Amino acid sequence: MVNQTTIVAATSNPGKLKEFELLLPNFKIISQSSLGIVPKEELGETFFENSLHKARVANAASGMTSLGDDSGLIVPALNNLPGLRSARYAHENATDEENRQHLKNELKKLELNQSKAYFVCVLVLLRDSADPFPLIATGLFEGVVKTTMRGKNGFGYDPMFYPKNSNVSLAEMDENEKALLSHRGIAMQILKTKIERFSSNDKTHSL
Ligand code: ITT
Repeated sequence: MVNQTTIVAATSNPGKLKEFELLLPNFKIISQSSLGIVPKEELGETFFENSLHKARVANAASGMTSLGDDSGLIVPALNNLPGLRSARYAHENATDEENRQHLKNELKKLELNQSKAYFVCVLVLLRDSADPFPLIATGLFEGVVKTTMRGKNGFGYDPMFYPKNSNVSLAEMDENEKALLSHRGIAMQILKTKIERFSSNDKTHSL
């Protein structure tokens, strides 16, 4: 039997963890919480800094290859919010439901029932603490956010996000469909290509 490489998912979001498992079937994904790793505050001013920070914390605590994901929803009509604050849009410890309601209220204040939006996901794979060359991949996913929420699948803003040219929300799609289309799915395809390239070029560090 071929040994699967283990990757520590540097996330405490169960929705992201599930998507990592779907998108990386050839790797054994373990959650940072199963190793008792507690996330640290996100202080970066970019998705990239936060993603690298998450991967670094998980790698330092586990000594294993770690994967950070910093993502968010950008609504240009709301000055690019929720953006980096997507997980904490309503308040510091907000639930997904509170964040969705807050976004709905902000849109209503502008008398909008819908607005152009896009999701961003920056993945950082850190192979070891002295890795000078972490693998980085970014995915963007265009669509529209609507005050009408539909569907029960996924997480976060999925019930309000309707991909470009789609009549159904992300929360109405099945998880495989979302995984293929989404910002995370796009970033993961890029990351997988980099992993393959890197592994074949440098056997000493192969994943
Ligand atoms: P970790 O930091 O532990 O990974 P988090 O949820 O706090 O979990 P982020 O700081 O990256 O992660 O915040 C991302 C937020 O953006 C997330 O909580 C959702 O509200 C939203 N988001 C990101 N990707 C999403 C997706 O695929 N579907 C819906 N909402 C998403």
